[in-house]
Amino acid sequence: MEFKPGKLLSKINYPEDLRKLKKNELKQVCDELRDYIIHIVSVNGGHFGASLGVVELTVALHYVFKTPFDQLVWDVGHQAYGHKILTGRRNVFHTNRIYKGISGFPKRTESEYDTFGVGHSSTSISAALGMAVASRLKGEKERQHIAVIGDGAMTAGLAFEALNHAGVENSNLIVILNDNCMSIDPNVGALKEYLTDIATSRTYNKVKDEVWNILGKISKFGPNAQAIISKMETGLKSALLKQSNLFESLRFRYFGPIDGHNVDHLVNVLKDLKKIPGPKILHCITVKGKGYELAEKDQTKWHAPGLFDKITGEIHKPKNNAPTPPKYQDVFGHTIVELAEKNPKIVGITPAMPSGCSLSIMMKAMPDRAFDVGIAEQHAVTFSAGLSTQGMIPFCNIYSSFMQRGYDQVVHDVALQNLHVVFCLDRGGLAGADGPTHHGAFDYAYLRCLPNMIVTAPMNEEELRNLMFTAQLKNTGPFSIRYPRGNGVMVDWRKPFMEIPIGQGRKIRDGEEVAILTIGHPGNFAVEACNQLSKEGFYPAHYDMRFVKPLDAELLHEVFTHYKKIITVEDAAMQGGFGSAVAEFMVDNGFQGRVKRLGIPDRFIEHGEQKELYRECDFDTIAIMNAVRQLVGDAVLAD
Ligand SMILES: Cc1ncc(C[n+]2csc(CCOP(=O)(O)OP(=O)(O)O)c2C)c(N)n1
Repeated sequence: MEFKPGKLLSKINYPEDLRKLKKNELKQVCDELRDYIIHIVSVNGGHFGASLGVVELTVALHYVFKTPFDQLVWDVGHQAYGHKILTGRRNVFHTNRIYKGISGFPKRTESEYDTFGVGHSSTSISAALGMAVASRLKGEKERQHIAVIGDGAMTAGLAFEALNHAGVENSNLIVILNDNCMSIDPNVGALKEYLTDIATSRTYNKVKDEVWNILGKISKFGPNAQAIISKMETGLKSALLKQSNLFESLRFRYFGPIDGHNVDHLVNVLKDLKKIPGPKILHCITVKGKGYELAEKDQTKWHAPGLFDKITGEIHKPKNNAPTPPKYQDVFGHTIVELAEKNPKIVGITPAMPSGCSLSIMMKAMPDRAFDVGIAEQHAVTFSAGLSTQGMIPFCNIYSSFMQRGYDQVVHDVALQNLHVVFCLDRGGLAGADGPTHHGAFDYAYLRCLPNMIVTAPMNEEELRNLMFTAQLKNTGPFSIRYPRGNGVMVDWRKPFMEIPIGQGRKIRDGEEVAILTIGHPGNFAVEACNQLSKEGFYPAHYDMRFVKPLDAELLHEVFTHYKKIITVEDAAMQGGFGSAVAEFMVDNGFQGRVKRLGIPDRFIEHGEQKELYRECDFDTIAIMNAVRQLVGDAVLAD
């Protein structure tokens, strides 16, 4: 059933409509916007708590600033649903994250209001600063640049690099720190403690209140804000504030903390900030999930809950009583605990994804040996390298696409020193509704070119366990294991551990004429394809290679000796990936054959369900069957 937006919201197609409203109507706009988000996410899925937490901020920002002339940059972008609804996309918001629908994140090609494409965190201050400096160079003095960043995203090095630079650039930059004490899981680290401290410190707040009294006068009398601020500088907002505030020390003007749910006050404050030149930070305290009780209470669960009944709060589970295979991430989570119980050297590391990658299981079972280091992929990798120098065996779990952040650390700190770090790359391959920012497409290509690196991918739960088991048996140097988002294929997956010799694949079935070589989970697509093809009289062979590097040379000699028609299948970019590795092997070893590569083509793939995307990229069961039929019929291939 269609859900009608409220009376005021239905009149707002663009922020200019919002700006025509009276200030005292904004509270109602917020209520209606919140209801709209709750309804659409309940029936469509997507991120939930984060957007509810910034409803007032979103309304106030578009009300006060002249978007899109003023540049509003969202960090991560999972909280930008309200922004999308207010900026021309209310009527298509029901297609959010759906195949061919609008993206779940801001995207420059989707709207001029989406000033910077996001999905990965902590980019907003750098991007907004770049825009602010460009405006300064172009003489656009009036233009404002606003970065909205969460306390979680603020834990990344990139955010600090940007603050460090912004402090010495005299540009119109406003950083809104949306502090809800949460990342996806509770936020961690000393910065979080610091932010809580300044939100509660008596001395600090006394000084701050006096600062605000002065700012209040700016609003009331509307005089030259700059003059007052410079007076203030020599007065009370001097030594104490500077020394006691991290952001002031970095030459930002710090304002707050203020209640990020009081839209009236937000509007006043933002209007004032607009008049103050140079870099400034406004610290807003908000509640993730605000306005939906269950989401406020269990913020991690409601970060992205899936479909739910908005009245009862019941989260819909697939109605299927048959036992289902586990998620790969849970196999990782349980297996690392099992291994760590026997091997005291094992430690677990995650950059801010304990629930997302299920390291939470180890954090609960062995809190001393599992570390959430914040949104800090680079640090996670080098921290693991440090642990490894002392004989520990770190299992560093990072989503494949987030690992791109830590690439130099993988090269310089781990591979070059041949340190024994086990990288578990979750969300390898097409990740689904999160789209191109989250697809783990490039890992085979970026890892297999590194000397010392072992690159593996399990076809099922049992192989994941056995690869994890193998990776900790002896010092192998860097060892990567990548697996996809979602469920595996085995209901009965807790099998006894077995070592897999490094670089050894396995033959799944013998065949005729065509050999299918798979890596990782798509091996299951090939199993299904072979079963169906046998009914049509096609009998391809199938090999689960397990290692992208080192490749199983013995097995490949067998393959290229017996078959001249080879199909490679991978859930990864074909440029430089597994198929490329097989083709290189063929050339380097003087074999001749026809190699048909199936995988992710050389373009960014949009969002959709994984199955839809596998189909689009043409490496699912149907695609494998088609490729076999085509190759068998292809006479040119005979040697
Ligand atoms: C580089 C990177 N690492 C991890 C993530 C996964 N991630 C998405 S949202 C999020 C939490 C962000 O917390 P915060 O910035 O405080 O925003 P909130 O959700 O609390 O509003 C994380 C860790 C990401 N998007 N990008």
